[in-house]
Amino acid sequence: MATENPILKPLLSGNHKASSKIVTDMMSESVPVKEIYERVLKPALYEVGELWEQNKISVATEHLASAIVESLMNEIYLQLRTSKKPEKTAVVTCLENEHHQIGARMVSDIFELNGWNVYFLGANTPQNDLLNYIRMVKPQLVAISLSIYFHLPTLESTLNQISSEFPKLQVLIGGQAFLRGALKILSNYPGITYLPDLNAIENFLIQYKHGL
Ligand code: B12
Repeated sequence: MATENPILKPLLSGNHKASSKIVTDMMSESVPVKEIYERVLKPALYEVGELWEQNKISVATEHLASAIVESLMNEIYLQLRTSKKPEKTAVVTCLENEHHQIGARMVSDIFELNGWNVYFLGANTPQNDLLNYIRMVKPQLVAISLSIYFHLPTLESTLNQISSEFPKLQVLIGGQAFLRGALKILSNYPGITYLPDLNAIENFLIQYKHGL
């Protein structure tokens, strides 16, 4: 029998305190943040999505669960601070009309944990504003998150603009849209890398650091 994710019940019942205790207990047992995200928070949200799709929970319950997860991530973030001066800069963003920002936020935290200075722009960032931001902070890398497959034209338009204005900029893409067929566009953008999850990102960052 599959073991139930312990945080699912408190998230669905809106029990912030119990959800927070599960995370703080894991932090005090030195469970890495990446594991808390990948093994607990992400699967719980995927399950919330399935329950919602099957009409077993309301939109209100789904909103509550995702709001609690974001607040747990804020609690975790306070523990991420390091005194080391970051050497590289990344911009992490969702595109215009893309309202799913939790995956991108996890990506942003993994960059910070690996010593990067990160500008997390969050959900629904207009294309021109993203471009202006890149011009302003001159990052080494831009990470773009896409959950909804129908936002693919926006991704393509953004990638076209980035590749023509910043041909040397490292671009990472990821998110659930790529589980739903969006990967086919990659053949048009040989310099752009798709990564599926936080483990892959951490491996990528280790290789990047060693110039591989
Ligand atoms: C919470 C939620 C919402 C919230 C988001 C709140 C927020 N603050 O982010 C709100 C209410 C806004 C929302 C809205 C909608 N949602 Co919604 N939502 C979800 C839910 C339940 C959880 C999303 C989440 O945070 N997952 C957890 C994160 C951690 O997972 P992740 O995004 O996959 O990220 C991981 C990887 O993909 C990767 N990754 C992510 N980004 C990046 C970026 C890079 C560069 C890299 C390398 C890797 C990477 O790393 C992360 C860690 O492993 C999902 C269910 C699900 N399966 O996820 C549905 C889900 C994504 N939503 C869905 C839908 C349909 C919608 C709506 C269209 C519903 C509607 N009719 O209005 C709208 C669309 C809004 C919009 N325009 O974007 C569908 C999408 C299905 C599809 N075919 O595309 C899902 C899958 C639910 C379902 N089962 O049907 N939603």
